[in-house]
This record gives sequence, C-alpha cells and structure tokens, in this order.
Amino acid sequence: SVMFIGFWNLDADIPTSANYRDDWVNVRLGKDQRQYVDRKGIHVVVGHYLGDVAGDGPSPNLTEELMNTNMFEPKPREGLNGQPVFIPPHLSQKMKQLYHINRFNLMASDRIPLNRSLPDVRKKKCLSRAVDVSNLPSSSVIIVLHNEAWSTLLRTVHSVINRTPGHLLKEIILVDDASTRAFLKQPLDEYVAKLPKPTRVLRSSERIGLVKARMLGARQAVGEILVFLDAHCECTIGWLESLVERVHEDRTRVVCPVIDIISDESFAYIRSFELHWGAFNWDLHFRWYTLGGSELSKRRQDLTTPFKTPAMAGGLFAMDKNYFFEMGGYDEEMKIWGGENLEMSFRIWQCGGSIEIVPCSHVGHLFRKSSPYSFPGGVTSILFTNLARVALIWMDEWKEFYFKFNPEAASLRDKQAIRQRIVLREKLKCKSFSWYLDNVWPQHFFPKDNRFFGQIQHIASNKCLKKPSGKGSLNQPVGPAIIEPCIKSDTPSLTQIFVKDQGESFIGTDDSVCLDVPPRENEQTQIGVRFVACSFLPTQRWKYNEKTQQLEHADSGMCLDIPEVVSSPQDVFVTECQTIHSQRWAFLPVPWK
Ligand code: LR7
Ligand code: MN
Repeated sequence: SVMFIGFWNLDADIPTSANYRDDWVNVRLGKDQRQYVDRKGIHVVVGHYLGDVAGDGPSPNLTEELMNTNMFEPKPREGLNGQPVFIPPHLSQKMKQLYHINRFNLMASDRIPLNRSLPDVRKKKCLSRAVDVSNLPSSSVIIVLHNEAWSTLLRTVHSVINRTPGHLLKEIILVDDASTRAFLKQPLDEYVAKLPKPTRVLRSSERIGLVKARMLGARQAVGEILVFLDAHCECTIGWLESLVERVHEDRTRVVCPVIDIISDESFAYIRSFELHWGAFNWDLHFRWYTLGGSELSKRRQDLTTPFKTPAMAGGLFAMDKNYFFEMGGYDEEMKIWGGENLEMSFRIWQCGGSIEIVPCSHVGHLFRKSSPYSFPGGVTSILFTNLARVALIWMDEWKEFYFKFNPEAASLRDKQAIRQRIVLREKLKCKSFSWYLDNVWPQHFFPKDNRFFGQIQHIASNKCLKKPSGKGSLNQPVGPAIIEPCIKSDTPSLTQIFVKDQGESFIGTDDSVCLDVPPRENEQTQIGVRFVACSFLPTQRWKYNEKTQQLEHADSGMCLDIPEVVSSPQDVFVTECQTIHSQRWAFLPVPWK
C-alpha cells in the first residue's frame, strides 16, 4: 500500500469525513495526526493546519538551477477529479528535494494536468438555488504571486477560466511581486497571451509584498467586481456566481467562498467543513472557529445560506470595485505578508459593510506548513509591524490589551505613521472596536467588564490551570486539563490565562477551547476534566462559589478537584462536592487595561 500525507479539516462535533469520501475510515487518532484508510487499503495520513509562518526562505541546499526548473511535464495525467497523486517509491528522493522549493510536493503538482477536473462539492440544495447569471456584473480576478511554481499558478488560472461563465469573467490579472524565477518572465507572458480569456501579467521590479501587489492589480482592473485569489487555488464549478450574486444584491458585502484544501503532499482536493467562520485570538492571529450550539441548530434548516463572519482568511474574496476604493483599498504601509486580512475585516465591519461566507461557493487553496519565501526585514518585525498598525488604527482602547501581551509589537508602535488611515476612519464615520466586538462577534473571548480574565489557581498545590498543548481539528489546544506552577508576574503567559463570565458560565480561552466534563459513566466518583472546543452547553458551565472557593460543574453537580489518589493518569477531575482543601480554587485577575 502507498502512503501519502494530506490534511483534513475535521470538526470534533460533526464528523465531516463522510462529506467527501464515504469510504474513508478513521483508523487512528494520534496526537498530531489522524490516519484514514480507504477500502482499497490505501493509507491517508492526515495532519493539521499549522497556520504559522516560518519565513526562513528557501532551503540552502537548493541550487539556482533547480529553483529555476520548470518541471511541468507535457502530458501529466494524474490527480484527475481532485484525486491524490501517488509518487512511485523510486522517485521519492527527488520528490523530497523538490518539496523544499515551494514547501509543497512540486513533483505531485507537476503530474497533474493544468486543467484537471474537480468534483462538484456543493450541497445538492445549491443546485436548486441556481443563480440567474444573465444580469450579473463582470469580474476581474486578481492573483498576486512571488516565485510561485508554474503548475500551481497556471492551474489556478485554468480553473478560473474553465469554471466561470464566460461573460462574468472580464479578465485575469497576475501581479508578479518581483519573482526571480526565469519561467515566470517571458515564458509566462507568452503562455498567457494564448489563453482564451484576457490575461495580463503586471510586474513590480521591487518586492512590494502582497498588499501593494493587490493594489497594483486593483487599480488596473476594469471589471465591476474584484475577486482576489492566492496563486495556488483551484476553483470548483459555481464558485463565482454565488459570490457575485451577493455583492450584486448589496455592494457593501465582502464575500468569501468556503476554502477547501489542496493537500500539500498529495494534491488531493479535500472538501472542508462548511460551517467554520473566521475570527482571531488575543495575539491577533486569524483562526477558524466552529459554528456552535444554537447558531448551528438554526442553520441546520438550511446550510446553504450565506452567513456572516467576524473576520476573513484574507486570500479569497470578492468585492465591489468602487466600494473597495471608497473603503480605502488596503493599508499600503503593510509589508510583505500578514495582518491585512484583519485590517480589512475590522474596517469593513466598523465602517458599515459586512463580511460573509457563501457555502455554495467552494475554492481549493493549497495550505502549506511553512512559508517558502524570504521576508525582507525578518518575519517577526514584518508581522508585528502590520499587526501594530491594525491595533493602532482600528482597536481603540483595546490596542493596549494587544500591546500588553505582545511586547514585540509594542516596541514598533511609535514608528508607525497612521495619520492617513485615521483620517480615512473619520471620513467613513466608522464605529468603535467595542461596537464590533459586541455586535459582530458577541461570542468573543476578549476580557470586558464583569468578565474574569486571569489565572485559576489550585490553592492546595499553588499551581495554575494551563491550556493544553494538544492540537485539535482547528489547531486548537485541546486535551486533558493540566496544572503547572503559577507564573507570578504582571503579565503572565497567555497559556495560563482564562476568561469566565459571571454566574454559571464557560471557562475558556481565546482559541475557543473550554473546560469540559464528559458525561459520567457507571457511577464514576472521579471524572477527568478536559479542554475541548467550546459548545457553551451545560457540560461546559461552571459556577464559582466565593464562600467555599469551589468550582461547581453545572451538568454533573460535582466540583473541580485535584484528588490525591486518582483513577487515571491526569491532574484535574471533578469529584463529589465536599469541604476539602483540594477543591479550593482562587481566581487571580490579571490586569489588562
Ligand atoms: O511578498 C509577497 N508577495 C506576494 O505576492 C508574499 C506573498 N505574495 C503572494 C503569494 O504568492 C500568494 O499568492 O501572496 C499570496 C499569499 O501568500 P501565501 O500563499 O504565502 O500565504 P497564506 O496562504 O499563508 O496566506 C493567507 O494569509 C495572508 C496574510 O497576509 C494573505 O491574506 C493570504 O491571502 C492568505 N491566504 C488565504 O486566505 C487562503 C486561505 C488560508 C487560510 C486560512
Ligand atoms: Mn496561500
């Protein structure tokens, strides 16, 4: 049997494996990997989305010649209909070498036709709500790139041309952000000149980063709608119609497709869960969150209607062109990569627009575990500069919260020229960040008045609850609840910080993981406590009794405890409530203002 690695966006509550391949069986759940096996005995090892960037540039052992090779075979025939590519064992050495160029399996990509077919992954209901395309405005598709591989770039272009109704696609604009690879120069110009749709390559001679590159493309666009894509996407049938329809109905909507997964190892097209929405954690990192509880049951009636999202991933969206410029385009002081998606999300919401995800539109994106290109000036300084700008311009008093826990960003705050963007914010009469949190993301995890924010200390052991290091399906820290020595400082590590509302409420972190007790089994006297995705159901509700210092669990009626004799190898349990020292907990607030 052949082994290949891909990744699956599984949701803990709703198994989604059935969505795509009914014949995949989950055979193992490891710490960092899930493994599936299909009926033919082929293993599919499934890892997790690691949203972090490495940014350490291409590996040093790659020669100039290799980097400039356009590996594309004339008649590749694999990966049809979104199937994975199998690399025969005798090529695996070469495959591994090529992997480093783009941090994805280039050999696999080069064995797939540029116009490969993909399954129609939409829900059946999407077909019956078919859009009347005759009166919809036309789009300019803008793809920015820096040293992208030939096959992934051109497959993006072909998927747009092949799966967009002709009159809706005005043009494709490729913006080359100072790529150094030879095949992206003249060969690319010649190739796009022969395409059946107007396709242009704009070039920047200096590395300007993705924000400025997108602005370059947007300024040249002639379509009424701007559609942005990363340079390694594949669009599925119906992707554009359902997006443009929403913008056409209301020009203040910024609309995103469901982002499916193109495996960086096998190039399999993997349908992802449709009900994830985007927001961000205390560090202002974009994250996916699961639509939970009552919202989900509301939506179960019709899973195909678009839903609002507090933030967007950033790479794939459609927007009215005039509205884009009226709203200030992008913050062109942002460098290379990162933060622009939150900047746009806050700006659109605070200044009167909205952001939504359209479940009937599916576009695949090639997710990588690290970034293959260099970040001139260093990843940290670039990322923290961009995020410092987001905080300074859009977050009002909440910026202090961000800077307090992100000193690297704080050290860059005085260097930012932000006047123009503040003027824009005033001109557009934008609402406050508090308004945004309360109205756009009422389920947020930021501290606020009446909400406890701080450490939870076990008095007897003088240790504090810590968020686990395991990785859930959305890369959240899930796992058994653990304790470690309390970090005593004015700004303890965020890994020991939790939020809790007054009364009976969740105890959780910004990653949307909450303290949870599984249902009691055959009269257990101790039940292990864990952190799992927040559901806000009674299994995750806790009440603090100030007098006895006990933390009572709503569902079981038991109390949080670190018993001396335990039934399983872990720290934290609930046991029958009684006046014992091991059930006493203290809430140590951490100042955040
Ligand atoms: O200096 C640069 N110049 C560029 O033109 C750096 C990058 N780029 C191009 C690059 O070639 C690519 O086409 O910009 C695009 C995005 O860069 P990626 O693909 O290396 O980054 P990513 O997929 O990790 O980036 C996500 O976050 C970025 C933050 O700045 C952008 O918003 C990306 O568009 C965004 N991608 C997505 O939202 C796809 C879904 C990922 C998720 C979740
Ligand atoms: Mn990308």
